[in-house]
This record gives sequence, C-alpha cells and structure tokens, in this order.
Amino acid sequence: MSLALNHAKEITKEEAMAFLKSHNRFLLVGHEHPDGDDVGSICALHNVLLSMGKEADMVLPDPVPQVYRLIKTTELVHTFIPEGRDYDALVFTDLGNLERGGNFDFPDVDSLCIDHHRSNERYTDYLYLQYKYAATAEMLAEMFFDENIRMDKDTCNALYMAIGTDSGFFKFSCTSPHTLLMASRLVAMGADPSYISNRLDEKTEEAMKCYQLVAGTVHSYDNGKIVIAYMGKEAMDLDGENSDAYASIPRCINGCEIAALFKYKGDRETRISLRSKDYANVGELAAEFGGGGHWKASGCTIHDSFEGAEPLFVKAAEKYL
Ligand SMILES: [Mn+2]
Repeated sequence: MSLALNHAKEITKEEAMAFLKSHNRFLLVGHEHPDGDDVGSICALHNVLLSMGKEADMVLPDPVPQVYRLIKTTELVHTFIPEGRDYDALVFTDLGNLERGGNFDFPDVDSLCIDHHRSNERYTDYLYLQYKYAATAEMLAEMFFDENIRMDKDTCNALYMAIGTDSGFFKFSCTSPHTLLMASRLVAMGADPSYISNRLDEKTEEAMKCYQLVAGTVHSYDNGKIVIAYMGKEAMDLDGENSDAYASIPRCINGCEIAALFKYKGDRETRISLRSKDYANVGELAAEFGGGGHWKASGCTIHDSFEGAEPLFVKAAEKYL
C-alpha cells in the first residue's frame, strides 16, 4: 500500500499490536531533529520487535543528538535506509507530518503510524493515535505492558527517557496519572531515573556558553506574556544540535504565557520553537505559519530574518493570549 495524506484507517492498540505480530521485517522511521520521545520510542520498539523474533532496522533523517546516546540501542540507528533489505512493514513513531520523515525512498509495504500528535496527517495505511498521551512512548509502554513483554534495562530506559523528555519530566500539563503509572512500571522493570536525568542534565562548556548567549537576548511583549529569545548563528554553531532545549529559557520567565525561541537557519530563514504555559494553543499558532505540534509545544518556520519575522510572529501570537 502507499503513503498518502488523509487515508489512514484509525486502529486500536490491540490492532496495532496485531499489526506488529503479523509482520516480520520492519523498517522503523522517526522524524527530523529527533527528540527524546522519538529516539526512545524507536529504540524501544526495535528491541521489543527483536525480542518477538522479528527483524527491524531504524532510520532517522538526522543523527541521534549526543544527549540521547545514553540509550545504547541508539548505536544501531541509521540515517539512510540500509540496502538489500526486504521489508514487509513500515512503522512511523512520533511522526505527525510525513514531510518530517525525511526524503527517503520508502518501500511500498504495509504502513502503521504510532503517534500522539493531534494534527497527525493520517499518511499511513493504519494509524494508532492517542493525542491525550504525553508521549508516543507512553502509548508503546502501555502496548508492551498489556502483552506482558519483558523488557531489558536499555529498553526500559529508552521509554522512560522518552516519556520524561516529552512531559518535561512530569512537569507539563500533558502529565496524567497514566503517564506516571507507565513511568512507575518502567522503573519497576529496570529503568534508572537518576542515571537518565544525570546524563540529560549534563552540559558541555559550549552549551553553557550558548545558554549565556541565548539568555542575554530575552525580551518581551504584551506585559511580559509573550517572551522571545534568540538563538543566533553563533549560538547555533555552539549547540544547535540541542536547540530545542533552549526554549525553556523564555518559558521560565515570570508571567510568560507564550515562549518563542527564534533559531537562526539562514539569513532569511527563522525556525521558531514555541511553548505555552497555561492556556495558549501554540499548535494552532504554529499552523498559521505552516508548522505544527501540540497545544503547549510546537514549531514553525518563517522565511525571513529575526527582525523581519518578529513583528509577524507577535501579531499572530497576540490572538492566542
Ligand atoms: Mn512525542
């Protein structure tokens, strides 16, 4: 079957598990600029499929950021589709928009997407979607626990890291009793919260210099409700690979509702990472500029400089206050 927008049949987690059981040679695909949920989800799914006697390869359009390499399985992630394989299934994890899956020549086989983005474009044959879940990994953990699958430590760590990073380590409003239950069960099975947090919290000296540069640009509009920080070329050169982490700088300012991190991609290309604190729907705000994401975390690109993009962005953002 094929990949085309808006044709997916929505299925339950039991049907998603049946899809995994009824195929044998998987290509697992994540999104560009992979985040902790994407990396952890793809690695955990890979390991569980292998434990079920299946074959699976993982591919991401961009390399796994150093910070997530605390998961050993990341060593097996490809940035190209391995040649000479005969896949019978494609599984996309945490990937709401097909164009974020990279310009790969995907095999024409049965496809499933497991995702928690409400804006999912329904581009696969089958879609298992839980948009109220904090992370794709929360969906996978539930699927695996339902099947009484025994997961090794690296797999438990991968899912715990994934749920932790997408929920701001249980601080964001997407954190539910179920999120915490899945995290609890992962810790009971072997995930190591302090190891994961210690590795994720470590910063290189370059990252600390980058933090200082970005923090120095914080400025606000609308009595401090819209807070913007810049990650210019120099900062991107220092730690662009982990650029999403710097969105927490404007977000933590007292009184901020909409936080925007402007990232330098080119003289006329500004990538914006968006976060909201209590009520603003930054997923819809990002969609106004052709981007997407969640209610409280999203991203978009404006094809202009910081100076050109900012008034356009602020005018649009004010509607969501
Ligand atoms: Mn996610």
